[in-house]
Amino acid sequence: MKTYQFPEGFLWGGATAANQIEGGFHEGNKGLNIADVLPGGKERLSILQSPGFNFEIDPEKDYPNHEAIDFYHRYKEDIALFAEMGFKVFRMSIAWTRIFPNGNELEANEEGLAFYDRVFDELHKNGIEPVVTISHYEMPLNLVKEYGGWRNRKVVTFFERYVNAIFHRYKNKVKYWMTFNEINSGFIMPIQGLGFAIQTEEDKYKPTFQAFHHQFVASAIAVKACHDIIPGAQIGCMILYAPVYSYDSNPENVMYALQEERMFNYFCADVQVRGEYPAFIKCYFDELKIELDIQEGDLELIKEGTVDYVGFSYYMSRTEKKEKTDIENSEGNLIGGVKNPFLKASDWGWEIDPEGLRISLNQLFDRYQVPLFVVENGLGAYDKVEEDGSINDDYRIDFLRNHIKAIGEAIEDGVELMGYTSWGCIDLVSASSGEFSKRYGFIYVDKHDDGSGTLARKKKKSFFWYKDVIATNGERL
Ligand code: BGP
Repeated sequence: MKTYQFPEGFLWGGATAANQIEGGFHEGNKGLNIADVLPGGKERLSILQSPGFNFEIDPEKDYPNHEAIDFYHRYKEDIALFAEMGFKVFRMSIAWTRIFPNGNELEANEEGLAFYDRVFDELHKNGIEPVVTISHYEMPLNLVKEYGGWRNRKVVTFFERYVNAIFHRYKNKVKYWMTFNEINSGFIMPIQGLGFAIQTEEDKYKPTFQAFHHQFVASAIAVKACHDIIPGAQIGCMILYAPVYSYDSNPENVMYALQEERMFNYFCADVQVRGEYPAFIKCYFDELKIELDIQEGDLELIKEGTVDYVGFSYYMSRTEKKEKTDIENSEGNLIGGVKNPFLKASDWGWEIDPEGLRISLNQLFDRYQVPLFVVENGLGAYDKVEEDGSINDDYRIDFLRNHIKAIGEAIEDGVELMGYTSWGCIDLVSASSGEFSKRYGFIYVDKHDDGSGTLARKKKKSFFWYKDVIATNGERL
C-alpha cells in the first residue's frame, strides 16, 4: 500500500468549540450566548436558516449546549485522553461570554480568564499546543438583542476589547489563533455566523454584507493586535470550504458553478488573505446597488491586517446546475446544490468526497499561496456501544483514512500544509442539529439526545487507529 510523507512537525490533533463541549453555561459569571438559546433536534437547522428567531430562552425547554459534554469540569480527563492519542495540537475556542459576559463591559471577567489559563496550562503539561478560535458561533446574546449582531459597527469596538484582553492574558500560552469560525457560513446560517436572523429578503443583501464588512474590520484589528502583542504568533482566517463542481460540461452550468464558488468559498477569504474586496464582488454590489458603510481607514486596515494562514473545514463537495427543479435542490447537501451521482452521503445527507479535499487543498493553495491548515474534517455518524462496551466505528476510520490519504496526495502536489485537526475529536453537540447522536469523536461520551447519560468517556476503535496515525506521522493509515 502506498505510504505518504507528512512534513516534520505536522500539527496532528482534534478540533472543538467552546459552546459544543463546555457546558457550565452560567458558571464562572458566564453570560448567555447565541448557542445557549438554540434548541436541540432537527428543527435547529431550519431555525438557523429561516426568519423570525427571537433569541429568548423558554424555561420549559432543555437546551443541549447548557451542559454539553461538561468539558468545563472534565477538561483534565479529556486532555489526558488527547495526550494519550499523541495530539500535537488541540483546536478549541474561547467563549466570548466567559470573558465579557454581555459583550460590552469595560473590564474582563477574571473567572472566565482563569478558566482558560487552567485549560492552556493543562494542555502544555501534556505537551499539546492550543489552537484557539476567537469566535466560534458564540456571540454574546446581549450584542445580538441590543445591537443587532454584526450589523452594528459598535460590535467591532467590543470585539477589539475582547481580543486585546485575551492576547495580553494568553500571550505566553497560545501561538496559533484563528479569527471567525467558518466566516462564510454567515451566508447560510446567519444567526450563528453574523448574529442576526434574516427577517426580510432585503436582509440578504446590504445588512448581510455590512455585517461581513464589520467582521473583516474586526478580523484585521485582531490580526494586527496579535502580531503586536504576541511576536511569533500565527493567526489565520477560517472558512467553510466545499469545492463546487459543475453538474456537467454545459458551459452555462460551469459558469454558474464558478459564480457560486467565488461567492461562497472565496469572497471572505479573498478579503482576509489578500486584504481587498475582489473585483467580482464590486460588480455584484454595483449591479444590486449595495452601498456599504465603509469608514475612513477601513480599507487600509483590511490591507494591513491580512492573515498568516488559511484554516478551513472540509466535509463535502457541492455539485451545481443553473436550472434546478425543487426535487433536485432538496437532494443536495447542507450548503445546497444537486445530488452528485458519483458520491454516497452520510446519514445526514452530507456527500462523502475525499478527492474533493485534495482538490480543495490545491485550489486554495493555488489561489492564496499561504500555508493551509485543515482545522475540521470528520464524519457525523450514529455509533453503537456493543454489549462488551466496545465501539467499532470502522466507517469513521475509513472516512478519515481516505481523507488523510487525499491530504497526502495534495502534499505531493506541492501544497503547503500546517496540520490536520479532525472535527469533534470527542463527541459533542452538533452545531447544525443540536444532537448528541450525531457523533464525530474518537472518544465516545455517554450523553443522549434526551439529555440523559452519565457523561462517561469511552475510547472507540478509531481512538487507537488515530493514535497510530499520529505516532507514525501519517505513514501508517
Ligand atoms: C462546522 C462547525 C462546527 C461543527 C461542524 C460539524 O460547520 O464549525 O461547529 O459542528 O461543522 O457540523 P455539525 O455539528 O452540524 O454536524
